[in-house]
Amino acid sequence: MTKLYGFFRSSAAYRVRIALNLKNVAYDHAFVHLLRGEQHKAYAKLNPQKLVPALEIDGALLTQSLAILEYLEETRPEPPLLPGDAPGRARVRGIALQIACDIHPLNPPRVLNYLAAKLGASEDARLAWYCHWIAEGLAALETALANDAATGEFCHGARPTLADVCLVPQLANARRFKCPLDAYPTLRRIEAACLALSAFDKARPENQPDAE
Ligand SMILES: N[C@@H](CCC(=O)N[C@@H](CS)C(=O)NCC(=O)O)C(=O)O
Repeated sequence: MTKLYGFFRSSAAYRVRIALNLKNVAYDHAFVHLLRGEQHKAYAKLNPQKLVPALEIDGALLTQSLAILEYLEETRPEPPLLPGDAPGRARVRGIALQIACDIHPLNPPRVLNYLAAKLGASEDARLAWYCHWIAEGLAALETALANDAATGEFCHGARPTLADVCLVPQLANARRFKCPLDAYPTLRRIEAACLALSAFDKARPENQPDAE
């Protein structure tokens, strides 16, 4: 059986939930409560990086959400989450990496906790940090997507791709921290198109069994 180690609020786990749903892969949940520090306990033996998600699948334990997404794409190619052409694949991966490597790593719990515990940052200062990096990253993405004919109903054309799989969780995260999103109409339009699909809707944090 396929088992996803995740946490309802984790945007990296949210990516994997969406992809599993889009590809119709049934899975069990194993919950790792990040705010109670469960990533530092038994789970650390499975993933020494102490990060979710991890996915048990086909007898392997995989970590890193983008590697997991690529694994699912290789082993379960239908429906495809990457375009058929090399420039299209590079564009989609570029959007996904912009989110997963340049926006998301600045704001997970371990970073915000370090700012508070080691650098004495107040809650307001942490929020300012969070929204600053979100705004910088999303503004660049909005400009890129709004001005590219390859953008369609979704980030790339008329079907969801790995770019959408990364975009929707990042926007959910930004909303949770109350970062203003008015300046990103293209991103919000794509998000609405994604969330109209049951694969995305079922994967939302509030629809998870461990949601609080
Ligand atoms: N690059 C990793 C990032 C994973 C990651 O940062 N996960 C966060 C939740 S979204 C986490 O487990 N954080 C635990 C912590 O910050 O202590 C991936 O894409 O899987």
